[in-house]
Amino acid sequence: MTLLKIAIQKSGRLNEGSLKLLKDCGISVENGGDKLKARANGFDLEVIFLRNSDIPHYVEDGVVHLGIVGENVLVESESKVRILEKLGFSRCRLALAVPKEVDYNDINWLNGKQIATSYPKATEAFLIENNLTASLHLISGSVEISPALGLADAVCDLVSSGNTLFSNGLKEVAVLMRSEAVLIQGEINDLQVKQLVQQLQFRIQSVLNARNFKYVLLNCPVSKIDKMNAILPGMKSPSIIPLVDKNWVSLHSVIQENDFWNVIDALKAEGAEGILIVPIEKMVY
Ligand code: PRT
Repeated sequence: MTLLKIAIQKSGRLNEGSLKLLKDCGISVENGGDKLKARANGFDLEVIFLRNSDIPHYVEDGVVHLGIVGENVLVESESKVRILEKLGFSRCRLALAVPKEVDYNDINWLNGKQIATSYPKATEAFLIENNLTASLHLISGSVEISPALGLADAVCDLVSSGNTLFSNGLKEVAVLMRSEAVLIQGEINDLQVKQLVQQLQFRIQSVLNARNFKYVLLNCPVSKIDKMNAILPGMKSPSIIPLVDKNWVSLHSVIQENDFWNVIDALKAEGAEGILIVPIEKMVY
């Protein structure tokens, strides 16, 4: 039997989100102990547990067909892999930061300075693109303490909440790239494997679509249906369900997560009542 092989991070920031995504796709994986690989339930899939930074090479070399990695590692690994989907978790940015007391006006401040980083490829690309000359100090961890130790003038590191920079007396001055977990694929020639990739991608897309939308139910006077319809984005147009009270109806629709509060405020202002918001489990187009 043909098995699709996917690499996910063994432990770290991407592990939980990757397993959760597979679980939402109806695929369960035992992730115990020091296991290198596990046969999944619910799909013809083998999961290989690797380091995030190693995954692009395994995918490129064809040892595994797919991988879930932080987008930023693709820049550093320079692997020839294709991004199939952006997965919307483990979001962060690669940013330049300087000690907060520095009088920093623009990126030209970096000329002739020392920058500590674990991400030399992305940092170098930024310097070249902006015609800057600075020297890189390659550090594999705890980059943020290097200015305080006198090792560097600035750092280039991943940031999510910004707490690490703040607690080390640094301020963010430029964003080089934004990153999130991505599904990657290498060269695949086997037709059966290609078919499995398509099936898995279809499940992932249904899960991601559902995560981006909420199901909304509300009551409104019949006279307000057109107004509500104009506010509700929906997939096509809202469903209208009659109520016992002939002057009122119930409207059902979907709202995009990033639009959510504006739409709810507008509906309330137009007289919507009994608004219920329900999470969607899967959304198939
Ligand atoms: O060892 P392995 O190769 O498996 O993992 P890794 O060294 O890549 O480490 P891991 O698990 O820390 O990160 C995996 C991926 O998560 C990264 O490649 C990013 O794509 C993503 N990610 C998301 C982050 C962060 N957020 C993040 N905040 N990776 C690292 N950080 C670190 C950052 O380096 C800094 O030290 O967290 C600190 C800053 O966090 P805040 O919240 O204080 O800003």
